[in-house]
Amino acid sequence: SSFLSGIHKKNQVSCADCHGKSLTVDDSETALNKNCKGCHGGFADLAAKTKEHINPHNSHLGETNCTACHKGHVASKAYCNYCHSFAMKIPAMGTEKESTDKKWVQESAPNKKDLKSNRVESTDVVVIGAGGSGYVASITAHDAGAKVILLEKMPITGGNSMLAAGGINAARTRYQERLGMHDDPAEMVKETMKGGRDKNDPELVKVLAYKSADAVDFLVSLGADMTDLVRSGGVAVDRTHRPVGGAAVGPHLIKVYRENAAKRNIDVRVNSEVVQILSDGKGRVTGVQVKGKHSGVYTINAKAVIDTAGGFAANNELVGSYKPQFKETASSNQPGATGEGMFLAEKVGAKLIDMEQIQIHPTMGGETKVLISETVRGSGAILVNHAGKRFVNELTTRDKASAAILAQPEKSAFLVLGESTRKSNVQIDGYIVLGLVQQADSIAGLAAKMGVPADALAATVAAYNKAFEAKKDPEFQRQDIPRPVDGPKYYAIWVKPGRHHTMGGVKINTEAQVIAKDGKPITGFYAAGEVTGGVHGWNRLGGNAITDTVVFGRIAGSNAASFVKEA
Ligand code: MEZ
Repeated sequence: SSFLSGIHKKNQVSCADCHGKSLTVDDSETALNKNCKGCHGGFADLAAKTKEHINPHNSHLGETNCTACHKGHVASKAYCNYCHSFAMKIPAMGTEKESTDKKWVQESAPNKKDLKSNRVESTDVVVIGAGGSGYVASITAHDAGAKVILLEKMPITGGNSMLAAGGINAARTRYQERLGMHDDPAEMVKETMKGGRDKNDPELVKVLAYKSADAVDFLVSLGADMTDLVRSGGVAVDRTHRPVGGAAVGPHLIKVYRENAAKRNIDVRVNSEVVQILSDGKGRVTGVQVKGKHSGVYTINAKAVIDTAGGFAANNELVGSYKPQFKETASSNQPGATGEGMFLAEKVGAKLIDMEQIQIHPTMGGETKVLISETVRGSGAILVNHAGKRFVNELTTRDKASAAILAQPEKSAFLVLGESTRKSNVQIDGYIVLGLVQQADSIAGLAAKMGVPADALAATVAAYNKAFEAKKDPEFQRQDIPRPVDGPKYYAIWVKPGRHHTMGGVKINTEAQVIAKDGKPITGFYAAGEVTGGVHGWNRLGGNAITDTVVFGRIAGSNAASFVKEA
């Protein structure tokens, strides 16, 4: 056949060479992937051999299963192309249409005999969704003595956290103090509430803020680097912590989480979709039913369940049902962010809140699904319209910045920045690699490339640089101007707003317990991260999502483990 299995056969590779003697495959395809790497080398070896512009073995997704892209018995497909449109040739690839089909559906293994199996397993804690919150909850529950199974429906772990570009907001951390900066969790509460238009649950916000510095310490204890600081929109201090050089926080954290889970032998299963949360009918959650890619539907009985299945900004239909005007806008989310975790919880009695609150991020790269991080503005970039003029305070909250862009006749704008800003934020080099950045040696040259009037852009940049010198922005009251738009090279990125975060979801209390429609906690049921509602109100501040995943992931993991001990 023209599939990888056929190519292998032609090259004298036997079925057992890939599948092992038993010819069975677990849902995570563990042995299969080990065998791929045994013959072809690990990602580092493969990346070193790649001469192409885009290197899929050295990407923000990190070291994942080979089988996420390279399929044995069906057409291979570049996982990256669920979000990107790279012209990537991989062996036995499907047609261009198949390979860039943006809708993710769980693939079933060929020759599956039996969709429903009698398999029943037992554990202390099941965690649904291996994004940031899922990993944090699993690691915390494990370290508190619980036996944990972490389930992920996608072929790779990481969830939306994997794509997080910005950082983690935390107030009064040792990194802020080291730089002589004074921050206060009370200010974080105030700004988070104001950003969320006061629709947040104030008790959840207090927990978020007052436990945020601990969250950073926890990440550092796992081996993460959170030493760099930057300003996010709607915040009066540099509170967003990220790795040195301004590297994207998500890929770094997911690498750290994967390593920590592996070190602890936590049972992490990909290709494992939870199709039902089980309950005893008397208000207590008792486990889950899972559809494994190879094993079919099976049951895991658990003393506690933690729902960390994420939001739904990648789900066109669902977004459209709440906000028809956002239905066809681009989404910055990974393709698995489709919201099932909320409705699975609702079926066992959970209350869903704020479902129609969908965040539009101001700066997605032109027609792509690539998010241009808010930290680019925080590092010094300005927003300029097609007339070459600034039109909004770049560090306002996202809802306001997005609305200002959408009020422009072209419904798009440009980020304009200078050399010192580029150097301060390594992510900009990544946007250059992706072909999203226009560059010129002069403002007039840049204006020509952007198609905006050169004199207007020159006047805009001159006024902004004057504001930088004066540390005061009379035009738009931007509260922080860390760098001018300086040469020798100048840069512009065409941006449009796109769907980024769903603020609504499962109602929780400050103990991360899932709350039922009658206002009482559901026994044995916890949730954390984007699957929940209430923390961010009607508009999330940049940098608060990672705080949410770590703070409430830890609370959920710790409380689930304590509950298991008592149960
Ligand atoms: O928290 C976020 O969503 C964030 C900081 C995104 C970004 O623009 O980088």
